[in-house]
Amino acid sequence: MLSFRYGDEGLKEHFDLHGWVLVDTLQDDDVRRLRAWIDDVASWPDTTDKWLHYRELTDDGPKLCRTENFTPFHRELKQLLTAGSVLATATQLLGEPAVLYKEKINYKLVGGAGYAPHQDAPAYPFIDSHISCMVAIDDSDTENGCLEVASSCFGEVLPMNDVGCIAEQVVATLTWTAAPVRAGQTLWFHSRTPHRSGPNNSSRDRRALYPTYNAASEGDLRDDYYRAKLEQMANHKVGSNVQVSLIGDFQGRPVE
Ligand SMILES: O=C(O)CCC(=O)C(=O)O
Repeated sequence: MLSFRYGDEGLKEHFDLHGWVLVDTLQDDDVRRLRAWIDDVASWPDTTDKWLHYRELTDDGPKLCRTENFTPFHRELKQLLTAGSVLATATQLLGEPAVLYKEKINYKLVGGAGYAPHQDAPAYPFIDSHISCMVAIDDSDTENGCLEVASSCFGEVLPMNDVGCIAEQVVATLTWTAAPVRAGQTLWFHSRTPHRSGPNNSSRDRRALYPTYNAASEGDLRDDYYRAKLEQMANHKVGSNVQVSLIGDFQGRPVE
């Protein structure tokens, strides 16, 4: 398991060395509020021109696996991700003012699928470098499909397979470490930090909020990102699983 880093001291130094850092972000009351906001979003109907819901087939039937582009439609979540301590930490880790690039909720409900080993950078067009974090909504551990990361390995984009994930022969050479994250903690990671996760074979949901940031000096690219994502996904299918990204990292079964 990762040897965690708590608090602010040496935060950026730790991130710069390992490509990830874990911080305590939310108190119990904040976690309760966050869960209510996530329930709001999950209850929204499917739409073609607002937020983006994605669903996967589990052994218990179809389940929501991801929502993206929800901050324009949820005031409190927008505030959480674009102001206050989360944005301040993104700014600290980037070493310059940060701006939100995209946001997603990965639900990984009971029976939900995992993610193949990948780096996020190939899925994030326009610029080379981003940072993301996983804000744990529920406790995330090895039973319900927590992240696993490869430390100190974020200098370059690694060779990829035909769906944009890390080539199998490279995956075997990396040292993978489980990264359990308690509800309210936040795991920050670079967009070239290799990561993967298993399915949720437990009886507990494993929901997590993932905002991604870039340096504001490189531009506010969020609208461009969602335009490019919708266009590319409409015209170019990657792999045979449910496609939630510009690469085929998600291993969920299609609902149809
Ligand atoms: O939520 C997970 O288990 C993994 C998420 C991930 O790697 C991604 O969305 O790129």
